[in-house]
Amino acid sequence: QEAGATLTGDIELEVVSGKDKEGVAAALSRPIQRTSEIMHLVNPIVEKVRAEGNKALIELTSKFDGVQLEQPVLEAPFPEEYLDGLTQEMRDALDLSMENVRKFHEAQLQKETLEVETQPGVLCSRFPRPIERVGLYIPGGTAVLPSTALMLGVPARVAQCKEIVFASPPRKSDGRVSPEVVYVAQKVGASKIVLAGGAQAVAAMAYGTETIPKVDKILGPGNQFVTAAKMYVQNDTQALCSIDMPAGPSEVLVIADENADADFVASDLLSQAEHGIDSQVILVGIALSEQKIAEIQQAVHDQALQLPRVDIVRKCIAHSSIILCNSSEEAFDMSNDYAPEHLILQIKDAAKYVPLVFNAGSVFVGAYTPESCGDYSSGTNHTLPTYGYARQYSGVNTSTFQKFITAQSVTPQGLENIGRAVMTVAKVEGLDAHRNAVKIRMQKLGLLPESF
Ligand code: HSO
Ligand code: ZN
Repeated sequence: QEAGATLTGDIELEVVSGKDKEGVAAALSRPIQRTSEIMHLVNPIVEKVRAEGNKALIELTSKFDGVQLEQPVLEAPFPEEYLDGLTQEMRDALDLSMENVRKFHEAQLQKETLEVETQPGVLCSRFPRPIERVGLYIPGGTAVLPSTALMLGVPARVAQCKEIVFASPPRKSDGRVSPEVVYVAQKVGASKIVLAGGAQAVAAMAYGTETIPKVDKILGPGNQFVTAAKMYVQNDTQALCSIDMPAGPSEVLVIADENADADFVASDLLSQAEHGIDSQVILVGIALSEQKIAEIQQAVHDQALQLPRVDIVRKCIAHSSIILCNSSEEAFDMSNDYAPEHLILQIKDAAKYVPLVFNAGSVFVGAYTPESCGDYSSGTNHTLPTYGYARQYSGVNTSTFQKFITAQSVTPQGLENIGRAVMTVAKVEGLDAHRNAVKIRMQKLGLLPESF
């Protein structure tokens, strides 16, 4: 054992050799999600809210959050006193973050109609429209997350959604949501804040209540009850509601080489670890010396002990690892296989390696780019695919709040160009009405004999 390992004691990452295939597989395995197992707990909650509306919300919020509400929804303009305690420094920080997120998401906004003439006389087009009503879930729990409010609210605003509804569980202390969340809600033009959390909040937005509008899409991270409720309403044609993406615990994979600063690496691992005991924290080291490994372990240990959330961190680090490999190819193969929500590159000439990234939610390039910058203020979105879904999902972006409608216009010349093909395929499908719809027109145009 190297010196660092004995010093670090209980807050220490397990070291796994890249050659130990089983060890690597174990280090990169994710906790099993038990969404279907908790469905039986979520179903009655969803059904209750759907049947009883606000009355159910008030009852469930009293039961689960210990808050007795008179009204489960705040309407815009939100009362001034809900901003009590918000400092100028906080307003400025939120303003700067929102402005950067707005800039980056505004640039993503697709406004134009796309047109392609696939054949002379056959014009195909596609045009964007906002999703009209969106429900944005802001978790409560162990931390207040105004950053999530802005990561969802700003792009919804940029995409010009007509109605933006926030939902967040009320605080026990005063039955309100945090002034930071109210501030963001007001800035992005939200019409309502539903004072509820969990499956009940999701149900309220999916089906609507006396005072809460039914939305078309629900977005935002949450615990397993929130996730299960989102899955449920997504599959219920009565709700007619889509969701952003499946959600799992938050995760980071850091790739570091001998050039990396041990303190920087440790700080990035810990900022993920403090999210929750189930967070996934992985360091992939490229040709690290024994000494560098010891320095990183020591830095993780020392920094962790200074954190108010050290108890969460300790539990998370207990199932976190350093995987040692010898080349950047090996490191990026591993990372692409794992498909991390966040990928941090603390390697020499980091930007040169971005072309090797195939699966990741968001990439943090270079020593001075901690994940925290993207979590709050750089401009990228922090609502990202977890649990390996970065293989097929993008993080939340402006088009998450849009849909694309296609159109086509066919002239007589166009019909001459594609009509025969339509008729031939319709015939093999045995769909004569389809065939006729073309045939009748072509005959009237004199493009086909009456006897055809
Ligand atoms: N890293 C989290 C987002 C977040 N961090 C919110 C701080 N606040 C998941 O991407
Ligand atoms: Zn974070």
